[in-house]
Amino acid sequence: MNNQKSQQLFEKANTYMPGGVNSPVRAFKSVGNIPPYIARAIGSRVWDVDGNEYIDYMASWGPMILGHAHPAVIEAIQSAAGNGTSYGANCEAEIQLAEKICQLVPGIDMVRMVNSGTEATMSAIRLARAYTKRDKIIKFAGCYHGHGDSFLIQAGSGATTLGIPSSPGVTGAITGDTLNAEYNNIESVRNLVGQFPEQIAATIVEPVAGNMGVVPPEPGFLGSLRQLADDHNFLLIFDEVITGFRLAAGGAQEYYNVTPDLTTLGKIIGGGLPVGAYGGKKNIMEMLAPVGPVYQAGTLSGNPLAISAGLKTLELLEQEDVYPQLREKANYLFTGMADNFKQAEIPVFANAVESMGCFFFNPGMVSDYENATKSDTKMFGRYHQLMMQHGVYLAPSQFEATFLSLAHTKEDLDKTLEIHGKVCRGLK
Ligand code: HOZ
Repeated sequence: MNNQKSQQLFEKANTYMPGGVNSPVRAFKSVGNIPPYIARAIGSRVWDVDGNEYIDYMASWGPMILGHAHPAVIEAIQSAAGNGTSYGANCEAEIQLAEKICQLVPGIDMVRMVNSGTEATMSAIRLARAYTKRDKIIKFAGCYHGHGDSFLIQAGSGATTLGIPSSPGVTGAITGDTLNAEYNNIESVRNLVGQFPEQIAATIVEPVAGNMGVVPPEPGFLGSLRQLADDHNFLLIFDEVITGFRLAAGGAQEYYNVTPDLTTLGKIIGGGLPVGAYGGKKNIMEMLAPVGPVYQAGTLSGNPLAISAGLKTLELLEQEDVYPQLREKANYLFTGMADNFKQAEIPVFANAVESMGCFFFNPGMVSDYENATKSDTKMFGRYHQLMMQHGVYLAPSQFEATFLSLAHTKEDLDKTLEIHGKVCRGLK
């Protein structure tokens, strides 16, 4: 595989940007490879600057559920751009997007648009603290809620991938207010609630963990969290940055029928442009300035380009057969991949929910961070290199998800399975 141009670009990038990247996982460090520089992306495919073509299952880490450069989304962006790219003022499209989000997501009566998932989660806990007049939050080991200080404690995603789940630079005062529980272990939450009575402002959880690989909630786990929050007067926050509009139009809260007090969104709601949002019950959201005293603002929030891309994406996702189609594609791909592993006698543990899934190089069951991190990351690295060499683009970490999009065709899936079978045989 020729990657000469990517190599040259990466060398140059390292001169001007730390690690050559604007987000750590893009350096491909954990998979021991040179990151490809992407030249273009259309539908299910991306091409790098050396002309290599890949079937893409990273989907920009989740947003590209319609596939890349969907004509209707591009048209929406182009027509918005013709009217100016930023006003720092209100526009009608932001009301349409807000209305759609409120209609579709069960736990959202009102929403505030921001520019990233990180901004959404940071703002949501500020709001939860103000509302409950309490300081502590409970998060789950291996869950990732962006890079806000309060969340970089046993954090998943790039933090785990690079072996820095708790980052230097976060003060003791902040870590003291973040309590870590075990995902899928309600007793660990109960213990913390018992240890810190009337001090917990909120529990924040990814309803399907998607940043320690994919780890679904065990039956009853989310419902028990809801119950605990009600019993002890703290808020339940679902971080649906990945699962929002991915599992269903109403996100994981619709899928599992558990309604949180606050929800954070990102990725898909921006249709591939930088957007985040947080929303929830009206009485909580009306604590935000300018109605209430909780301050949060943004020059580019509600940016007309990003809003237009998001709105068009959600409109397309509202069509009836979208989620069944995604499910069918995902079942076909993940079942085929599991068969390949089995035939090659490579022990893996498979987790998937709808169109997001992951294979852990781990013979044991993975239902939490401890087990996820027992996976053989060296083997994952070799597997990843081979998949890339043969033209299949997976997220460069054992601790991320594989995403299907509506653009993946049966031919794409069959080609992927053929390559995957070959790679599995080569891995032994
Ligand atoms: N938000 C992504 C985690 N699933 C990672 C994107 C990044 O760290 O660049």
